[in-house]
Amino acid sequence: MASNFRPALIVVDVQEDFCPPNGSLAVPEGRDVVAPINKLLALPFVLKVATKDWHPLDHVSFAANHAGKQPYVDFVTIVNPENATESYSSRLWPVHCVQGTGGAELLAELDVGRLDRIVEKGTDRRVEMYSPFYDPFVSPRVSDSGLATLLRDHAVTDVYVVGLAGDYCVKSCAEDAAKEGFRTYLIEECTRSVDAGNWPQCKVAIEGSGAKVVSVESPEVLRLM
Ligand code: VGL
Ligand code: ZN
Repeated sequence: MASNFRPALIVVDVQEDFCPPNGSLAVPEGRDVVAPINKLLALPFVLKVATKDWHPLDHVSFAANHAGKQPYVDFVTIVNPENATESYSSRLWPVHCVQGTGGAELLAELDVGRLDRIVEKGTDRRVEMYSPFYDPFVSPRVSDSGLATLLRDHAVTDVYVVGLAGDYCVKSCAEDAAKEGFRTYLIEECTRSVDAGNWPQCKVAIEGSGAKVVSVESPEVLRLM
């Protein structure tokens, strides 16, 4: 492949806790992403990375760690542990993807033998980290997975993003990949959202970041074959 086209695939959080029937934070139809993702994993990407949401049990995003708070409906203010003037409101979740538990495993059906690397995210109990690149704080950043460096070390030019959940981690991944300067494509058939009704709005935001939302039939995907 020409050196001006060095595509990477990022498979975001295709983990048991995000899938029916038993996931604690099951995304509707979440399991359906595996078949089309396995087809992509057979294509000649220069780098195939899976990310895992990988939380400690005392993670700030779990409603159970905040007295009187309910998952999905309540929010909490997360303050930058290194700069009290920086904060944002973040949605609370059921306990999910706890390090070392079955719920944090990648789906057994996923063709993990094709993966070059697994990147863990959300490991710092003090910050939410939807993006597999880094947490949303900027001054200073608290947690960085090293993903941008990994992509640059492989001279990646184009990033294809798939996985769960479309409206949270997949969205953040595509936005940050575009921000990092990679041509970025989010393949729509290969994601599902926590709130499917919000997906049209999410797509507008994703496209606003410079990433493109594309179909498996798009020229951007077909050129990989
Ligand atoms: C995710 C909510 C909480 C995701 C992770 O992978 O989209 N969503 N943690
Ligand atoms: Zn999480």
